[in-house]
Amino acid sequence: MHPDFLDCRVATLLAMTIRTVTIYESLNRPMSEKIRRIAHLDMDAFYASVELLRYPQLSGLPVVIGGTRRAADALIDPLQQEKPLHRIALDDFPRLKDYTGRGVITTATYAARQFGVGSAMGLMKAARLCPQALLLPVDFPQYRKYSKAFKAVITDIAPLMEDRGIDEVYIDFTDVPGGQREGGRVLARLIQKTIFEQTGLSCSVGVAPNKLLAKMASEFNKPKGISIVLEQDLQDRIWPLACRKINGIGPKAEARLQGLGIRTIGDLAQKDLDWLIDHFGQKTGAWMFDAARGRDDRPLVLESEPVSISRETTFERDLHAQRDRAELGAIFTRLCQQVADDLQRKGYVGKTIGIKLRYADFKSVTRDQTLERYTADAKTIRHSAGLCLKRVPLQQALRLLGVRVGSLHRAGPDLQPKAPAPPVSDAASATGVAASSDQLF
Ligand code: TTP
Ligand code: MG
Ligand code: MG
Repeated sequence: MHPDFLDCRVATLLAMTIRTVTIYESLNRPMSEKIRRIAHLDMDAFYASVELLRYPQLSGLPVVIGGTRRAADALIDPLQQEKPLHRIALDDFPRLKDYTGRGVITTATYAARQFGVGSAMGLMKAARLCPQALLLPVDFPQYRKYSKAFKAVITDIAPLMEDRGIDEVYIDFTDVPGGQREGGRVLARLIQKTIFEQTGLSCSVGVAPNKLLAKMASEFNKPKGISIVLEQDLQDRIWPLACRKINGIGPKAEARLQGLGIRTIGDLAQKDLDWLIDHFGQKTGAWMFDAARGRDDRPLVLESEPVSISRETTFERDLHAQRDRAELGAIFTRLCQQVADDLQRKGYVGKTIGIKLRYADFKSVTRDQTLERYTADAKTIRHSAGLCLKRVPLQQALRLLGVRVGSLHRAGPDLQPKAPAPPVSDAASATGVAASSDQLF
């Protein structure tokens, strides 16, 4: 999952777990051929940049995207009837200082980032740092549309692309015209320019010998940057970076490394293999050893299939199963509808329906049940998710509710799996419960 988005209420989280289906093996190329050049391309301030296409009058200003969709829309909507969007006066946009609630920022323009605000920060906290920032609601359908559009530009030019989420991809430059010139800069420039011409959006590209280094390189000159990393740049450009810059080293691993006196990738490269394995185990230790040396032979994954699709939402205030029954019920039904819409839009059916709850004390529980038949139907999902809900304690107030559909298959015309579905495993069917018609919410 991308990374995975931290969106609140409106900014309901959509998640997909992915399994690898097709792997492109660019490593089997004969020795005599060109050197491997892999690009990582990431759009600049993606959601915010898409919004700025609609509201060009906000260019260069601090803008954050997030919060409750409805509240923000309510402020802009009346104006939309009067004027074209690009004529709406700055004073008529909602400001961060007026926001109250638990929403989080999905992203911020670079002008807003100068004030220290950024992704995943609470809007109330951000308002203290940059009260004058303009606040816009999220519009996922629009971001998906632009995501498709920029990826289509790329595959027209360079067909071997791995989709890494809404705003980023890996591209194999090795055999594409211009992909070797100036280390890949010529092709990167062409792709960047064509994306801008066709969508109005800017991106940053890193080109390197592999995915690991390309991912780091795409961040070097953001926004609108191109960075070329060659094998011989390792010491000068990679080793001074914090270990956290390695995709796969998160905050926990970073803290552990720091506890061992390792701050930079260069520090990590000083450690020998046995030492790393002793401290981090065989798999992680060996991986860290290679990563510190810029080694990564992972191929590009050209096609992937989701194994589950889910939506979850964090409430503006904690809700109680009894006292807030109507509100919870409505949110629950909407989540099921959204998951059903996601399934139908993507052309999948699933048969394991699950729920996730987070209580006021931040403890989480999940339950699931496996149906007899595959479905992408909102009512069926709602019914089954309601039964799962009966199996969790509901004395404590809730912060978050999520609905998930797993065991996915591509849907045929009869809305059943295209290929013969595998038998349901004992483990999965054991989670099923008897059907009952009364719902909790
Ligand atoms: P990113 O590529 O991480 O960020 P970005 O494109 O906004 O900015 P940058 O120029 O630094 O690449 O994420 C892509 C989109 O994903 C982002 O526009 C909004 C969304 N997102 C969230 O909703 N929550 C998050 O915590 C993050 C990191 C991203
Ligand atoms: Mg981005
Ligand atoms: Mg990204």
